[in-house]
Amino acid sequence: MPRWDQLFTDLRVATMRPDLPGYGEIEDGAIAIRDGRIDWIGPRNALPGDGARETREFGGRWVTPALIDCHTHLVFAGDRSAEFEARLEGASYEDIARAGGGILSTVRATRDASAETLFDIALPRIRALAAEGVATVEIKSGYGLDLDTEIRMLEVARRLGATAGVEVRTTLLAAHAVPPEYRGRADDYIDRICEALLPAVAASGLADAVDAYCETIAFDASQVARLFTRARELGLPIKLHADQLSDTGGAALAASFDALSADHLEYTNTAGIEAMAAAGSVAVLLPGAFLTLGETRLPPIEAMRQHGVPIAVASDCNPGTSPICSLRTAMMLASRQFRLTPLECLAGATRHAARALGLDDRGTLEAGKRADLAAWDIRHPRELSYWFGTPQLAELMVGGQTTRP
Ligand code: DI6
Ligand code: FE
Repeated sequence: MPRWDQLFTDLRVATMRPDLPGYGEIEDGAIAIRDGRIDWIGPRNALPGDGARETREFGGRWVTPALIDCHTHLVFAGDRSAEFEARLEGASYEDIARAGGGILSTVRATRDASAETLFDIALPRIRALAAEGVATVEIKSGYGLDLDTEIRMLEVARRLGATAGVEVRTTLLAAHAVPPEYRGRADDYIDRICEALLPAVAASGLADAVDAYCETIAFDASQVARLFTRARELGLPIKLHADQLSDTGGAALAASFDALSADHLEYTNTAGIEAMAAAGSVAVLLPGAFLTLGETRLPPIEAMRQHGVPIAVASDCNPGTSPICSLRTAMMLASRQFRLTPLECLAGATRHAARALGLDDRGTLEAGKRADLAAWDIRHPRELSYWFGTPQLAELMVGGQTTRP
C-alpha cells in the first residue's frame, strides 16, 4: 500500500510559513498528501522514497496556500447603485444611513427575498471568488435584523459553500444596524439580540462567530460590550467592524474581548493597536470600502507593523461600501492604497486571514495542514498583488481535491 494518496512534483512553492524568510519558497518542490492533508512537503531531492497512488507533475508552476477571504457580506438582495450615484452627487454615507437608506435599504430587499432567491443571487459571487483561488470564505448575516431572516442568510451562506466547493465560515452580524421596528431604541434591540436572537442562533450551530458594527451611525461601545459579553457566555468568538469612519475605541474594545479580529481600523489610535497586539487580534484591512467611500484617512499600518499585529486583507464584498467580489482586487488595492508589500498582501490573504477566522489548519503549506492549494500561471508570487482583473489561477484544490477549473 503506498503511503500517500497523491504526490505532486516539479512545482515551486510559496509555503508562506512564518518561520521562513520571504514567501517561504521551495524552488523544486514536492508535496505529498494523505487524507486531504499535507503529509510531507519539501525539496524534491529530499523526498522520502515512499510512493503515492497518484503522481502529478506541475511543470514548474507556482503553488501557494489557497486564498482566504475573511470578511464578506456576499448574501444580500437588491443593490445600492442609486445610493452610489447620490454619493457622487454629494450625499455622505452617514446622511443616507440616517435617512433610513444605506444598510436598511438592503435589509428591506433581503427580508423580502426567499432563501432560493438569495441563494441564486449570491452563487455567482462566491463562484467569482473561487475562480480567483479562494477556498475559504467568511460570510456575515446582518441584512435581516430579525431572527427568521438572519437564520435564512446563514443557512444560504452554508449552502453556497457546499455548492461552490469552498468552505464557508459564517458570522452573525445582527448588530449591523438598528432595524426600523426598533428605530430610536437601539438598547432595546441589543436586549432582543442578547435574549433571543443570539441564543437561538448559537443553538442552531449556524454561526462560527459574532460581529457588530461599532460606529456613530450604528452601535456604541457599551452596546457592543453587552452583546459581546453574551456571545462569550455562549462560547462564540468575536469580530468587530471597528473605527471605520470615526475613532470609537473599537479596536481596544474588540481586544478586551480577545477578538479574533478587528476590521477596517482607519481611525484606530495607537492604544487600540497596542491592545490588539496584547490580545493577539488580527487587523483586517478592507481597501475596497476605503476606495468606494473615497476615504483619505489611512489605517495605522506602521503601528501595526511595529507592534507585530498580524494584518489580513479581505474584499468586504457588500452592496453599500464595497461592491467588489474579488479578493485579488483587494490585495492589489491594499498594496496601492495602504502600501502593503506584495508579501504582506499574500500573507494577509492566507496565513493571517486564517487566523482572523480562528482556523489553524490552513493558510500555510506545511505538514499537517489541509491540502488547500492554488496553482498559478505566474513567474513570481508578488504578481498576485500586481495584476488586476487578470485570470491567473491554473487550479484550486480543497483538501487535495481539485475544485477549479
Ligand atoms: N462593512 C459593513 O458592514 C458596513 N461597512 C462595511 O465596510 C456597511 C455595509 C453596507 O453599507 O451595506
Ligand atoms: Fe464589512
